[in-house]
Amino acid sequence: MQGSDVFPNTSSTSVVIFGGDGFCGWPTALRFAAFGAKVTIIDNGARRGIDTALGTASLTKIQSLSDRVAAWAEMTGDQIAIQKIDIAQDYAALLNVLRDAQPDIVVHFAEQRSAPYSMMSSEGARHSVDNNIRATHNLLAALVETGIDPHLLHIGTIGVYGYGGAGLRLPEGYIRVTAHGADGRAVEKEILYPGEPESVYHLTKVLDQQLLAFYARHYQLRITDLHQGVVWGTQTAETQRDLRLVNRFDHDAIYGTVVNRFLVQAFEGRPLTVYGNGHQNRAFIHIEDVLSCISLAAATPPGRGEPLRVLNQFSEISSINALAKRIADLTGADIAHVDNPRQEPEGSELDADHTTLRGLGFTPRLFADTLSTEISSLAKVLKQAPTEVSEPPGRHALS
Ligand code: NAD
Ligand code: USQ
Repeated sequence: MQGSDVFPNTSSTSVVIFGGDGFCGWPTALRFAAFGAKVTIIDNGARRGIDTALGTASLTKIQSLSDRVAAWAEMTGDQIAIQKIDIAQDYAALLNVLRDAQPDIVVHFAEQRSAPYSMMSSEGARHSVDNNIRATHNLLAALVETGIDPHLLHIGTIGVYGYGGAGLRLPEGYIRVTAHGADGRAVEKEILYPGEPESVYHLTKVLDQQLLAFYARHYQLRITDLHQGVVWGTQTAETQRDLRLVNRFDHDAIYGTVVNRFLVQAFEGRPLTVYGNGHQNRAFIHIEDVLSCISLAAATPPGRGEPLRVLNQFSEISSINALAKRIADLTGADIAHVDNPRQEPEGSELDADHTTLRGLGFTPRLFADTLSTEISSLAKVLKQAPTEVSEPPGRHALS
């Protein structure tokens, strides 16, 4: 995809990426910069702070945000603006950023995103709710107050729907229901699919969705909520151009997502830690596919006055057992079923519609075609930065 496919006049397009120092945010910022847009990254550094607090670290040696953008500027001549702002706390600074940048596109990643972190202590739960809901609401209020009319893309999660679909194909956001009036008359209504989250973190995304729907309806903001599956992989076309641009790669038990954890475990000759019976099904997406989907969604904003647009963003659905078997077959790793440290339904079915992004031109990368390439790419990264996997708290206090 070219920048001109996303916006007609790339050089005059302003994009603000909230949470642009994170795993999804950094490569997204580089992708928009590569398209030729004027990019501003806002991040409060919270994710790096949580690493310090938990005693964990990215497998890849990530540079500071200022060194990252300096490296990009040196390579391309293009300056990405950065500011350290906590958008959940500093509303005045948020207003200033929006007024200065006058964004055409805003991408909001700035939330605490680990389900285990949100369940390991009351502090983790309270931080997740306070941070995520305030960040999202501050952003919505600031867009109304400044009168700026960008297309806002929020990154939600497939977990808003819960994992107990009972054979139902999860819709893209909305479900048509029939209720009955006092006279017995059938009344049809389209409503947001009732949230059934399995963690406090996922609950914050359910609440976000209500905030977004309200602001789209009441203030005619143009908003797309992308309900994204579990992201895996690390490098993208831009981050692999130079070691200083390398993306973060979480592999610990709190922030490491399952595919990346299994890959590192296989490399280190340790068994793949399948939690419980491994019949849990999840939707997955490679980080490169995240960028494709966000670009396609950004290029097709809803109209002013349209309801919140909800798209499901994932490439394929797999059980944890099937995933472990694929990786074991490719690497020779053993598989160990360990006690599930999470409170989650095991053996849940999952089927979800994702036809809108497919219809916009998204061609998913499937495990069958991509895993072995990812394994080689990870081998390269491990060679450059040998490390040991740390396993912070296993069982989560509130789970
Ligand atoms: P991440 O933790 O790597 O990045 C989030 C970034 O936001 C961090 O750099 C953090 O410092 C910043 N941030 C958090 N709160 C902030 C605040 N109040 N003000 C300013 N900056 C703040 O997470 P990620 O994996 O890049 O996820 C990005 C988004 O995508 C999250 O909203 C997450 O819920 C969603 N998501 C992620 C995945 C996944 O598998 N990684 C899957 C589905 C959805
Ligand atoms: N799992 C294992 N072994 C492990 C780690 C995880 O079996 O070593 C299992 C978990 O029990 C779970 C599944 O793998 O059933 C997925 O866990 P995960 O840690 O990869 O992902 P999850 O907690 O679901 O959260 C991630 C992101 C979150 C995002 C979510 C998308 O951290 O931000 O919202 O994926 S979704 O799951 O679709 O809601």
